Amino acid sequence: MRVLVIGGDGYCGWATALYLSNQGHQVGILDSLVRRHWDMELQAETLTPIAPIQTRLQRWQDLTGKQIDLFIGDINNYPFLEASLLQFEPDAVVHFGEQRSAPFSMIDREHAVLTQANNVLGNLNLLYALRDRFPDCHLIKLGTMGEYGTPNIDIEEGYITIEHNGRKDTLPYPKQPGSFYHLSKVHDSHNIHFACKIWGLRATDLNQGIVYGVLTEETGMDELLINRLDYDGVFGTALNRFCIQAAVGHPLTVYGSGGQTRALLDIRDTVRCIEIAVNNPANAGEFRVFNQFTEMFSISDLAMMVKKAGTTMGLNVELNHLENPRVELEAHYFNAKNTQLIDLGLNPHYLSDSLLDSLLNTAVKYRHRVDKKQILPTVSWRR
Ligand code: NAD
Ligand code: USQ
Repeated sequence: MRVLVIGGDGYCGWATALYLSNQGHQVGILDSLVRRHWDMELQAETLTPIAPIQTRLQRWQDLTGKQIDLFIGDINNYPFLEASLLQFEPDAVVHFGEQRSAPFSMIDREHAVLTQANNVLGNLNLLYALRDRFPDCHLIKLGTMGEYGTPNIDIEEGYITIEHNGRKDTLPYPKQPGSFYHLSKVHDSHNIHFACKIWGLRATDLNQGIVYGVLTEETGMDELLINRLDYDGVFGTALNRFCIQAAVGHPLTVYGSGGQTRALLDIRDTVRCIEIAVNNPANAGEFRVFNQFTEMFSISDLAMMVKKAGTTMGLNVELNHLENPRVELEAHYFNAKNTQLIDLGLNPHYLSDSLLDSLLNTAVKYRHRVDKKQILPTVSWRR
């Protein structure tokens, strides 16, 4: 199939583009490279040294003989988006191309507006371009488990059947997101759902949990194909950050009590989940929702696992409970369903000592690149 990966220079998108290319799909990457720009603004760098996108793609072609088309530009530039789609002629579009950090979206008004304008309007442009040019194309959109928040009942996959005053209906699952970033994903979901209903578009919304790990078969083939691995207080995510903190001897930054429970998955499962969605398109008019994660952990469980694995490797790992910079529940019920991707053939990589070893080893290999000033959180949710 012809698959356009929007955001294909980023963490999930780069691994996915190479994986799909390796599976024999004809892949294109569309990316504005704005994430590299935000890194420069924040003066933060990925732990791993990533090559320019053109160098990455040339190396991929030299190694495998497979070509990936490149479209550099912003999906908020409608003529560019439309022209890229017309040139590539996708059967499926995988949309990773958004501002994805909750802390970034909470820095100040400008960053909240930037996040929602970039994400919500970019996605809306894409919906219109698909309607007008490729109405049969399957949209695979990255949403997030954080759209649901932490309700005191089980989290279903997208919809819940409710009985009220003697009547019954299946409705979108209630959303209680915890940042202006997570809210942008909720707005996207509503817009996509509506577009499927009125124009008959076909879409899959993947409510993905927190992704961890850095190696996939393809990105591990060559140093020039290495993926990004964020550790800074704005873009770094919990488990990846903890491994890098352990490697440099920084106490693990557990926010508050660490009782926050989240859904997680290995990046090797991210790429496989996208392949499953590509190979099993939604029906015309269908807004399909999958919860894309494999396991649930509390933040303090993750920190304890990293401490244990790090100690075995001879690292001295301490935990530090910081005052929580976010407004979120620290003790709550969390039980989410994730059966649909498994039913379609996902065979999860569970978090294991061997994965933690390999992630810690990568962290140790590149720890000379860590700027310790970037580790502590700097963004507060409060006024
Ligand atoms: P990332 O920041 O590494 O990559 C995003 C890419 O999109 C970047 O290369 C960026 O330049 C590009 N981009 C952003 N706005 C764009 C625009 N307007 N036009 C064109 N390109 C644009 O992020 P990631 O970690 O790879 O996340 C990818 C997607 O998956 C995001 O939508 C994110 O919300 C979602 N997601 C990520 C995680 C995670 O743990 N990383 C978990 C759940 C969901
Ligand atoms: N946390 C810590 N210490 C840290 C970092 C985070 O205790 O050093 C805590 C946070 O307070 C939060 C939890 O860990 O309770 C998760 O935070 P995170 O930064 O790992 O993840 P989050 O902000 O939720 O965002 C990440 C990605 C985002 C994606 C989301 C999936 O950046 O793109 O949408 O994970 S989910 O969490 O399921 O919504």
